[in-house]
Amino acid sequence: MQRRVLIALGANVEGLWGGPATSIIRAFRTISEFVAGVECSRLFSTFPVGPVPQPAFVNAALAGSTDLPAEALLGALKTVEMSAGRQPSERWGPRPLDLDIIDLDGIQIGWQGTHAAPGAPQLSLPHPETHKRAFVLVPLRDVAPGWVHPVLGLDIETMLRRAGGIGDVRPLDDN
Ligand code: PH2
Ligand code: MG
Ligand code: MG
Repeated sequence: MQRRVLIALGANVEGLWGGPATSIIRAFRTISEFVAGVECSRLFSTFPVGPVPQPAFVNAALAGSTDLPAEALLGALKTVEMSAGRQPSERWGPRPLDLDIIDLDGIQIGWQGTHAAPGAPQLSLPHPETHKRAFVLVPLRDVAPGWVHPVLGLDIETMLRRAGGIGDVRPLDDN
C-alpha cells in the first residue's frame, strides 16, 4: 500500500557529498530511489534553532509516496544520512545531513493527547517538533500547502503564525 510521506531535510556543515546545499540536492535524488513521485521544495537558509551555537542551516522538504513501513523508511533515511557523512553526534549539533520523517499518512506514534509522550519511542509521528519550527513549516508549504497536522488538526498557516511567523527563513537564492 502506498502512503504519502513528508520529509524535512537539513544540513549545516560540509560532509562527504559537499556543502549543505549540495548534500540536500543529492539527498532529493537519493531518496527518489525508494520514494515515488518525489516533489522537492525550494532550499531555504535558516538561523540555527536550539541551545548549540552552530553555522546557519539549509533546510528543505519533500513529499512523495512509499510502501515502506515507518521503521524501514527511517532505516533507509539513516543510511542516506550516513552516506552523506553523518556521524552519531550530540543531539542538536551540526550535521552534514538530517532527514526527518514529518508525516507518514497521518500515522500516530509516540503522542499522548496533543503532546509527545514522555519516553516516546525513537520514531514519533508526526515529528513532535514540526508545529513549532518555521524551518520545517515554510519548506513544507512548498510541497504540501494543504497539509493538516494529524494530531493537532492545524493547517500550516496557523502553525506558522503560532510559531512566530516565518522569521529569518528565506529562499537560498535571495541571499
Ligand atoms: N535542526 C536541528 C537543530 N536546529 N535549526 C535549523 N535552522 N534547522 C534545522 O534543521 C535544525 C536546527 C536539529 O535537528
Ligand atoms: Mg532534525
Ligand atoms: Mg533527525
